[in-house]
Amino acid sequence: SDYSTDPPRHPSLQINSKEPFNAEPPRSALVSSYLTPADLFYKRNHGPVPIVDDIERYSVSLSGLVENPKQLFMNDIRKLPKYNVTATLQCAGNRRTAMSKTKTVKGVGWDVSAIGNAVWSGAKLADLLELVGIQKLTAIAQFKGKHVEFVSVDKCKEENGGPYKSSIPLIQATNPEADVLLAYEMNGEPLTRDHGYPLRVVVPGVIGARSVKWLEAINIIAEECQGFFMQKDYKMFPPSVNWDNINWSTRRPQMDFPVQCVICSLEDVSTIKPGKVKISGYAASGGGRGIERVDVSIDGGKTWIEASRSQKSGIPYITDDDNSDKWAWVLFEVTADILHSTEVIAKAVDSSANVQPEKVEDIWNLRGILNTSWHRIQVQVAD
Ligand code: MTE
Ligand code: MO
Repeated sequence: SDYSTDPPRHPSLQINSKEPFNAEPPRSALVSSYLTPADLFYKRNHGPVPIVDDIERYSVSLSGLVENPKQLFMNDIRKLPKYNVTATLQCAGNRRTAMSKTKTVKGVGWDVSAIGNAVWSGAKLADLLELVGIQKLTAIAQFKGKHVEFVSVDKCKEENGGPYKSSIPLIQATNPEADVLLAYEMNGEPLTRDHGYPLRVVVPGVIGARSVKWLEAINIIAEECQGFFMQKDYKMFPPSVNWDNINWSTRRPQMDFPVQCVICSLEDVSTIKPGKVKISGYAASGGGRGIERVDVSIDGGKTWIEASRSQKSGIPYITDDDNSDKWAWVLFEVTADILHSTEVIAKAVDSSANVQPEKVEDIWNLRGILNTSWHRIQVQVAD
């Protein structure tokens, strides 16, 4: 494998691993716009970025448990109805570094910016599957247990040099309301190489690992994908499980991400002058659950202030009447008077009234996934 053909990247990205390239923007970049620009969007690769330059020849195969397998070229995919879906993509490892403070976890270290929000445009997977005779949301009993597997062209060491792959249930794939896309655009522009050019899957509301980039094949299979990233990674274990007693088959692959909330306007330890401070950040939940409330405390959790929340406004190329961004994050903001050194905390509640765990210790897991504990910032007031 060779990384010399990886694309150039934005200089302000914080690099967590060079080969493969894993990097995140400064947290302030996340709150400076509702949509995260592609060059600042976090990049999570497991191998060199593949080069797909012959776009005329590029195709995706659709096979497995289907009567008439098909090969689809970009033109075929572009002919299907085009949808714009605003969705937040979040790596399950977001905020992993903070989990290691309790006890070291294994995996690429991420601060709080392994997340981004974009408008993804492309064909619906449900429409594509109709081309091989799989009807939308019919004969559900017949679908039971079946999965749709996505296979890439990249090469990963975890797959012994084979491609990255993952799967989602067929029931979800054939549900047009689940908005699973084969996206060829991000924020109104063709996908960049780092984000899966020419075609990637976007599974809204689900951990980023299922949104396979550089898609090459779609397979209908009898059970979930047996690849490394489904079976030996991205599973949530209790704190008692360690690398000696782990039994991967006892847990299911993580799909939806839980409710998450992060302060982006302040670094973990910030020194400020006494007075008004703007506290802003993002909140998101998986599974299409919107954010119901964001609470901010400036006294270490004794009292709470409800933050104001906002979503898109006036983005010209969003034309769909799209459920008011149920897959997308909200940005929140509170302005508070801070006169003494304190701990500032943010936490969110989603539309199913799910709340975040108070302490990271309670959800510690050896792979360091899904750190959604209350986000805490130590603020030192210099007078
Ligand atoms: N798809 C392929 N082919 N190869 C990968 O390494 N990484 C996955 C997913 N899809 C990956 C992939 C993971 S773990 C995440 S979090 C997202 O892509 C990251 O997408 P991004 O780099 O566009 O932000
Ligand atoms: Mo990820």
